Amino acid sequence: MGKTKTALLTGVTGQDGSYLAELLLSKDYEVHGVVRRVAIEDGDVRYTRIKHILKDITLHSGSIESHQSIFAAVNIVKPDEVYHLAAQSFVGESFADEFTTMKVNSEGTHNILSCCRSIVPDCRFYFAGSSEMFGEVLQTPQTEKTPFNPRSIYGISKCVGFHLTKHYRTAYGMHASSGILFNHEGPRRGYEFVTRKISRYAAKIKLGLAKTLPLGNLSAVRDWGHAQDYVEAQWLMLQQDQPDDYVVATGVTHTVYEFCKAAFGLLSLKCEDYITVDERFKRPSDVNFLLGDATKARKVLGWKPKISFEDMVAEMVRNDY
Ligand code: G4F
Repeated sequence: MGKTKTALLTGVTGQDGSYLAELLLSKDYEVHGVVRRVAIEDGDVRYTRIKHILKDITLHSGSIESHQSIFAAVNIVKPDEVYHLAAQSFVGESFADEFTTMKVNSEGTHNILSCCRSIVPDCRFYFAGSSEMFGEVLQTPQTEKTPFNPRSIYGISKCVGFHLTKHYRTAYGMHASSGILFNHEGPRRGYEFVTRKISRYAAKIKLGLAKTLPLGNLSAVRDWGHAQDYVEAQWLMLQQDQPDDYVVATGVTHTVYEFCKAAFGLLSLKCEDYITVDERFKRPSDVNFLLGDATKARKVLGWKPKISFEDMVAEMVRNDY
């Protein structure tokens, strides 16, 4: 039997890309990914999240900063659905290197939208927006109607991508949607993000491989969900007759400190015995509070998160231990 649909993913080697590729394969999609040439050369390291599905997907060399390479990939694949997940996604890094963050996240999104419009104008397009766009929040909980007020170049670059996506939808009639995804985690999370840093250090400390856990802002509040649940919302957005924007969140908040308590507690450790506050991990302007209201996604997409905060922390700690 032939494949149902063809999907092209940017960021396929990342946390969300790997979960999404698995989901699409389970739905009998033909799955293609764009990966940077350095990743192809260094597959052992760069493909850790997708090595179990490498034989089932097709990878194309390209970089979202290069219009030419994205044009070539879209032209070969002629996808029915495009999931644009690739980005410089670490907010902390966006303070260290503003220009790369802005270029990759805004110009990269513009490149792929433009290529899709030229080659496959009827394709369905997903943009990975972010709750970082809300920044210093102007309304709680945050919905699709909450004004953006970003606090980092990362947040600003995601606002650019969001507005580009909306522009291609309204000006050119493309089926282009944005997910406004709140923080989403899991055992495939990169080590630099706070949740994975905590689960990894809890395991290291338990095993005698580290003595302390250096952190920045312990009182930051986040609405943390599981990435595996969130990629399902991404897919659902592209199955709708009409393109639109959706908040994807759990509606439950925890502080960074509470995450530490939960993770260390699972290994019978008290986090307060190990945390040290290190100024290097504080941001010049942090997002202190995020809480999403995903009522629209629940009603229109029929989506809801399945994995609880507690189960997610347990999975991450178990994996790192
Ligand atoms: O885990 P984080 O680095 O994630 P952040 O900045 O919220 O961004 C993540 O979620 C966004 C969605 O809202 C995505 F768009 C984005 O791509 C990324 O996935 O930091 C979470 C909080 C921050 O307030 C940070 O200041 O934890 C605080 N924190 C405290 N100590 C720390 C640390 N963050 C990191 N990464 N490392 C620390 O040592």
